[in-house]
Amino acid sequence: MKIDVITIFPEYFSPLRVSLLGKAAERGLIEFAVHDLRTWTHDVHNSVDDTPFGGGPGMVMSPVPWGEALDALLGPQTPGTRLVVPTPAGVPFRQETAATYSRMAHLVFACGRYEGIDARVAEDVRTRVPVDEISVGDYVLSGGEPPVLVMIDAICRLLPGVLGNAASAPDDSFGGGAGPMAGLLEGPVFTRPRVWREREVPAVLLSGDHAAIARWRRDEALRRTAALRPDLMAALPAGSLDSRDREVLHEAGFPVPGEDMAD
Ligand code: JEH
Repeated sequence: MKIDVITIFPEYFSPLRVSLLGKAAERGLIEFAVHDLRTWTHDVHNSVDDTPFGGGPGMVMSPVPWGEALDALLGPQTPGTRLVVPTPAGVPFRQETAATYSRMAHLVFACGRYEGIDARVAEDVRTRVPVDEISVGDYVLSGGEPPVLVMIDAICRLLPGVLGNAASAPDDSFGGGAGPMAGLLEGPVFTRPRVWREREVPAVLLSGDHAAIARWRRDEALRRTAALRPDLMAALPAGSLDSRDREVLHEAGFPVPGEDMAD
């Protein structure tokens, strides 16, 4: 997969050389190219912003350098290519979005700053290449760089060969469709020593009883999800809770989907 990033802060992307993603790039699984938007300016001040038409606070990024940058990096009409523009007004970025992007051949990320990028840029590119305006969450950031680092991480760990353990991606929280823990938050994890500061690892995890361990993990996942993420509980597909699931939720004092509050 090829990933281009356009930004006025190329140094922001040095984390791409580190850790999992850095190794994947070294091994040729991913090709990153970070481009300074000011490469496509022509005035002495390398300006990328201007005052907003209609008034209001702040500055808006000029369509002129953005148009040239995107023409240079996107080409005429390349299948398997998509432009991704982070914006606080975008559609939410989810695990399924990451999975979709991980199947693309070429992603271009456009990092805005100030009050964002002149709206005609996305409109213009959309006549040639799919454009997604995406938000990584309901809070306000100063620019598109942190969202792009977040999205690249979520996407690239799904690429074949990027994770050490090829089987770990599908089992994550939000691991998606399949698997017994689909739609639930992951419960707690433990490693050695078995006793640490007088705190013991739950005995079931040392039992060697794989069915009991799987059941305990699901119990913990259900309690945690019910406590922290009622939105995820509500979104569980009808019929995805067995009778033990319902018992766990009931005993922990949480509402059980499709049951009244009595007892
Ligand atoms: C922020 C790209 C480019 C700041 C404020 C405003 C909010 C009220 N999840 C995310 N949060 N922020 C971004 C993002 C993503 N993805 C993000 C960006 C850019 C992404 C520039 N900025 C800074 C910025 C305007 N305010 C937005 N409104 C109602 C919630 C008030 C107006 C725009 C751009």
